[in-house]
Amino acid sequence: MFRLIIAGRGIIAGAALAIAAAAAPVVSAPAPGQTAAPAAAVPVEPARVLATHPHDSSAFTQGLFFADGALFESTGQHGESVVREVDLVTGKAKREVRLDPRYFGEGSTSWGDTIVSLTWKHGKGFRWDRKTLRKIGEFSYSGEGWGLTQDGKSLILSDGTPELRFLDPTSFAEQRRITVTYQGRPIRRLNELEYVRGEILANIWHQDLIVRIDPASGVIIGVIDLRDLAAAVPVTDPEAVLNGIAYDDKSGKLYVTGKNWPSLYEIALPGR
Ligand SMILES: [Ca+2]
Repeated sequence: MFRLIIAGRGIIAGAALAIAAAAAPVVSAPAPGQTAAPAAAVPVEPARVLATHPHDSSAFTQGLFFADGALFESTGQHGESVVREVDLVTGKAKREVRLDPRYFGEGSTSWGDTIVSLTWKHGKGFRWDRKTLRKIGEFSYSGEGWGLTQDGKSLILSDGTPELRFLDPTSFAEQRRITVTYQGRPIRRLNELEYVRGEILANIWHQDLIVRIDPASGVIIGVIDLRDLAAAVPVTDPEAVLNGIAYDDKSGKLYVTGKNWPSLYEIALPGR
């Protein structure tokens, strides 16, 4: 069994919702003779690793994405936060820019020829030229900044609550928001995000799970179970958790990593 943390409850133990183990996934397809799947059915599948690449184990990963086939990463910690282009083969930075030490870097994504990145508690985001990594703008938002992705129309921001905000990519004005729910109950601590083929993937902070979210309704429509993968990662820091999802639409490949993980993994697309 594993547990998804439910919003609005004080402690993990009291807030846990057990759902089916990955070894026995709940299948959403109706059984023979049934006309509809049970309302509670959410498919769960274990992450299947297809390839392993090096990752900078000093990187406190907060954002991970591809743009035009190139891998980018943003990292956190005061004085150590950077936005960088990463060589997938070596794991080394090709180019990087360091944030002012007052800022704790968070999620990032591409928009056109720019990179948009967040900070944790400063309510300030940055826009960077993707080629030069020169800062070309700043913007403000309310609340915290955790993860960021985009769906071609909007930036999508997580902030530790069950809400995902859709922002205008130019003005950063909020367009709409969704509440992410599992079987009708809000799920918080959604962290790094990735928009993949019509779904929002989100890893949950301090859980070795990625949830698949319907962008229209916020309903969790599937779970990728990374517990076995995460358990095999040679890290000892309790904060070195799964945090990083990137989809390369040029290659059709999906990658995950974590804070200070020494590897970045290509995993199978969900449902494949
Ligand atoms: Ca991402």
